[in-house]
Amino acid sequence: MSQQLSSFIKDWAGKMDVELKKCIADLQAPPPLLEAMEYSLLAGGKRIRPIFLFATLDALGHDPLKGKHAACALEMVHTYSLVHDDLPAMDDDDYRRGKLTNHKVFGEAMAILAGDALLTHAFYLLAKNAEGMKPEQFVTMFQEFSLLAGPNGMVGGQAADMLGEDKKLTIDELYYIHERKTADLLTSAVRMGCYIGQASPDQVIHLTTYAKHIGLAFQIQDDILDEIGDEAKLGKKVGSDKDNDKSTFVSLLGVEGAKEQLHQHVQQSKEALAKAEVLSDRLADLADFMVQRDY
Ligand code: GRG
Repeated sequence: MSQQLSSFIKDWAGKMDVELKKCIADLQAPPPLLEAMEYSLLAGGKRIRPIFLFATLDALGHDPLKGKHAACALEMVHTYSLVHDDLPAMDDDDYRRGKLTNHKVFGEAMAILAGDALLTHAFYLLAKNAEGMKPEQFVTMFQEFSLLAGPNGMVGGQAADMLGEDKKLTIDELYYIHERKTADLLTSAVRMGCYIGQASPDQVIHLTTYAKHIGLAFQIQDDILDEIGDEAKLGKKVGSDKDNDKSTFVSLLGVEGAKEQLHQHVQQSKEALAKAEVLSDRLADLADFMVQRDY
């Protein structure tokens, strides 16, 4: 990874911790709920969705900080999805980001409520801070984010994933799941950056295509890392897909086949990016990071 990209990721991931802390600092709620929310929100994580939003703003010539509230909303929705995904009724995981999962520390009921609270507060935050946008643009951004995070997007993808658990899926079915479960929230991050950074309609089209391929590349690398990654770097158990006989890009295509698909999506993301004619290399570097990342 280039030194420049690695400092961009490190700086902005650090700034996210500060911003996320501020976002929940004034909440009036029972302390155990606040603790459970903060525990998962500030447990680390790559902050990759905010980083794509910030990089999009940078690429459009804007100060990335303009997107700080939208970035917090994205990270809150992402964190709620992880807290709920780890519950016994779903993946039943004990560790996430190298720490005990939320329900292991606070109990199932509080973990469910912490997830609910992060989800609802994300939309409050977004609505309260319109980032100096024109009202109609803000409404479009808000609608899209709700759509991509909800039944048409991430939640629908998670439901399709659960329903496919005991079946050997086809590659098309796998793509259906991951376009929703993983790619939609990343796409939302880039499109939020487009709206806040006043991208032209053509740029929105090309950056959306870029983001969809990035989302798929991200998931394929996730599947590869579950097979050949390092538990200490990932902060979670590896091999769980195989243990659970789960259909993944690796189980359907093998590690080499999955790597080939990963490279294809990165290539396609870069082709779309070239058409967007943006001002910095940040998004192209992030596309390469999809292949290089080992955490
Ligand atoms: C429960 C509604 C609901 C949705 C859950 C995100 C998710 C959907 C499930 C988690 C399991 C998984 C492998 C999802 C695919 C997306 C993905 C790779 C999530 C992990 O995101 P990272 O790697 O996590 O960005 P960190 O911890 O770095 O933030």
